[in-house]
Amino acid sequence: NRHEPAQTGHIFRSKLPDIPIPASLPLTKYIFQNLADHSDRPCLITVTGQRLSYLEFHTCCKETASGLFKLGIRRGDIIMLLLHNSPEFVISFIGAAMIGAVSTTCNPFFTPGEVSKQIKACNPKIVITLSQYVVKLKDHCPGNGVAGKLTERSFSGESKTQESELGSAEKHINQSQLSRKPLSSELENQRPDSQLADKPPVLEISWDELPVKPQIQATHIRVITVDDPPEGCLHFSVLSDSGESDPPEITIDPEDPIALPFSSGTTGLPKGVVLTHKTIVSSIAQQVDGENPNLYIHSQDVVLCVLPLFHIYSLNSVLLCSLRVGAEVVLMPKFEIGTMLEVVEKYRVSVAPVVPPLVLALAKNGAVEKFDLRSIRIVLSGAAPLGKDLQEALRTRVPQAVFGQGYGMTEAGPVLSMCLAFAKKPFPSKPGSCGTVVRNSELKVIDTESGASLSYNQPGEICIRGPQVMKGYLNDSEATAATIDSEGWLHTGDIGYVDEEEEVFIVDRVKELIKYKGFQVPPAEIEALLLSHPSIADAAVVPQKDEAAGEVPVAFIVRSNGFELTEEVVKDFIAKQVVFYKRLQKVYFIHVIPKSPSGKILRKELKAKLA
Ligand code: 4UW
Repeated sequence: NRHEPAQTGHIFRSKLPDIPIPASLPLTKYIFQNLADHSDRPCLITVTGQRLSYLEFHTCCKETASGLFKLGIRRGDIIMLLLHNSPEFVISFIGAAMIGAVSTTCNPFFTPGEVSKQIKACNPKIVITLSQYVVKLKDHCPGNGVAGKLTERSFSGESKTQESELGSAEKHINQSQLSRKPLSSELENQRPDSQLADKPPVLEISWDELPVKPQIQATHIRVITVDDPPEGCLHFSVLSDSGESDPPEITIDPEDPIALPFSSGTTGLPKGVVLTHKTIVSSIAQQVDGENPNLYIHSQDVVLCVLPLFHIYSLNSVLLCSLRVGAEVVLMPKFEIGTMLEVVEKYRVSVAPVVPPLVLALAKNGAVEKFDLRSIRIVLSGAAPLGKDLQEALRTRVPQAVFGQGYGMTEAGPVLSMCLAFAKKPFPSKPGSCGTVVRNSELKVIDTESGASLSYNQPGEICIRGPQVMKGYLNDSEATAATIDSEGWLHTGDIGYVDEEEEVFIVDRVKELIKYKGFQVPPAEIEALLLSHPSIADAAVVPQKDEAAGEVPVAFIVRSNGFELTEEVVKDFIAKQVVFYKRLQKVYFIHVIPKSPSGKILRKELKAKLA
């Protein structure tokens, strides 16, 4: 009685043969497998020219792994990285992975409320951040950054040994601060327009106004800053200068989690996406391993890392793929067109992973003409749809480069398909295509009504199956089951088709997700905030097309009886609680939100009203 997959349709595969994937290796063993071949090559470079060779990088990671272990971090423990792209981000991620710990990545521009939701969902033991963001952690460790030191009593839940380790760590920081400047602050001081420059932290809420929180809340989270730590926080050198270059050998199972990015998937609120050593190694291998890698990058390449590492695109396809092949990674803490162009010219960037708004900037910004971009040989775009016209417009700016797209989804591990014009022995690729399904993987397109799999050129929901797909959502088996079916197919919520040349085209999205410049805006999150307003009886948030951002969130609101409510009040109410890209761009007042008999918002109807 086993339910068999629909036999009628087609399963799409890569045009390249499958490869052996060393999926039993822990990520860090896999990443450093060929270290001897490129140990003297540059690994990380910052915009200010601070360089780490592969050997130095490996040593930093091992020391940081030891430092995390000394602080009591163990296999399966979660650390949160609330950081912009920086050497510390990379070193912490890899160091944690070495001892079997898990990194949850969080957007440092998130509001305290947004950070708090992620913390509550996954309970990290350590947060690594910048001093100016410590205030965002106020609900979880009220001792930090406030007058009054984080005392031993604040960690009253910890064992005696850990307390003494903390003590010695604090001493160590003070010495280290005299001798060494933190890596990131050097970098940030150079940025003229920076919100992160070496200014006093902007306190959105004064600590003094807050009631004293119960000590128990401070029990587990330690805050480590990569710049000058506020009182009660530790400095990053507690990890990086641990004095131990060899972390303890921890047995890591390939099924152990390693990364926990958050994504709202096809519906609902953001959820922790459990990626394991096996899923990540598989995804990297599918892109850059084998005789004819799908994405051919190598140790002579210089890869631009301007996309935020807290998002899986940058973490996986930019950083980890580069580390696997020994390429040099240029870390930019944030996007600014002038700095980016300077960096491309100065460091001879050869691989430029971007998102459509960056393509727009490169294609349209007059400053581009003033820089030498001839070093670029690959431009890879993804995370949101890219128009053909834009792709053509960029071609005139970087005529020598191969231009193509990848298609990813956090839950899919993340890469489903990648342009085969990037292969070592390339295939032609059409503008608008998102590439071909990656190797060692199956892709099908199903009819959204019947579930039957469809053949060439027939649009339907894209599904993917392979060793790279997430293990599931953290503590949410229901959402997992709604996304990955009993046969292992992950349902993406994207509508697309595959043409006769096996190229994937995405034409629509049936899931709730809104994408602003590639950033996730989960409607359910904004709707929940709207419903908490006393004058709002009902609300729905949907995407509206936008030239610059791709999509922007707009709201349909039903006012509570007798209440006055203006568009500005609603917009402000949300703007105060969310990161910039989740802000409502428009508010429409209506009498009733259209819903199905089961109570689901009929988003299609609302989107039709906008059109
Ligand atoms: N065209 C149209 C695309 C495309 C797209 C994604 O935030 P998430 O969960 O994840 C991502 C990941 C993107 C990514 C990762 C690795 C990689 O190599 C690569 O290629 C360059 C891209 O965005 O959002 C997932 C959703 O974003 C949309 C689509 O709706 C998907 O389900 N999306 N890529 N090329 N839409």
